[in-house]
Amino acid sequence: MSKVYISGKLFDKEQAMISVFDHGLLYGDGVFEGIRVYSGRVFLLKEHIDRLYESAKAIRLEIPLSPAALSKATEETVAANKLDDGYVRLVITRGAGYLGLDPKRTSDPQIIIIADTITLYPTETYEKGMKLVTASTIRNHPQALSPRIKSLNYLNNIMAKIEGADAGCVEALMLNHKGEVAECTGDNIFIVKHNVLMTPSAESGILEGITRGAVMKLARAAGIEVQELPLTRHDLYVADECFLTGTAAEVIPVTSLDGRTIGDGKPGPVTKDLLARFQTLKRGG
Ligand code: PXG
Repeated sequence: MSKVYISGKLFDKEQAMISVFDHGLLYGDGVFEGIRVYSGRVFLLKEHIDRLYESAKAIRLEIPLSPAALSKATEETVAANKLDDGYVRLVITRGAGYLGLDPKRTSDPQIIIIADTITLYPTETYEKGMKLVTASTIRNHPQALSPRIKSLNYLNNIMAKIEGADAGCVEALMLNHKGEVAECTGDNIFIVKHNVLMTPSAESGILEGITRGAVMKLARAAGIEVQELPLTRHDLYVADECFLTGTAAEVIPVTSLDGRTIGDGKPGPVTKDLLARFQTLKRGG
């Protein structure tokens, strides 16, 4: 039976519980990370821990453990679950308190570490590519809540995901408040045009994905030019290739957007090359 870490102790899955007065539940007041485990190793743990502490700082939440201690607790939870290939969800909540928004009405932020498995998109999608639609729900306005924070508020992304599902798509493209391309509901987006790899920058209002960072590094090491710049849907429609990156998705080709075929409608050579390089990286290569 799987074991869940809550604030210093391991519980059986059925006994792992949090107060209904926790502001993480009542107000979505908290932050999280989704991390992969490959061959028993927690993949890019430092990068995820760094982003988690930045997210927490941005919402003025103090995590009651040092980054080193939290990294250790994560690795120990993975080991306790004998996970070889899997998925880790780190959640930090504001803690239980009284009703009312004020975080001062809470105490004891809770640290939750779930080590489980994750279902990927079907293998076929990696070979044939996925289709996307643009959602009408936009990404968080940066002046409301910075999209750089991985917070427990995912409702607008969930609304966009439902719009995608309504259109028969497993992911949906989200624009920013200026109408530019931002990212998908749980994945970053890239295009290839004339052999240059392009992706929106942080200024476009995105979560700066850890997989995105790893893929940009792999591309540069392979001699591929990488540009971070504002992109419009037009750029995507006329791109040679398109793909998404994310902890769950890894690297996944996109072959159509809003009913328009991207490139020749098949995963392109740069995408396939980066996908292969990512597979090597995750196995420790
Ligand atoms: N954009 C958004 C909005 C995300 O939520 C990414 C991009 C990709 O970032 P990473 O760091 O994963 O390369 C995400 C990631 C889940 C889940 O369980 C969600 C994400 C990652 C893993 C699991 O819903 N989102």
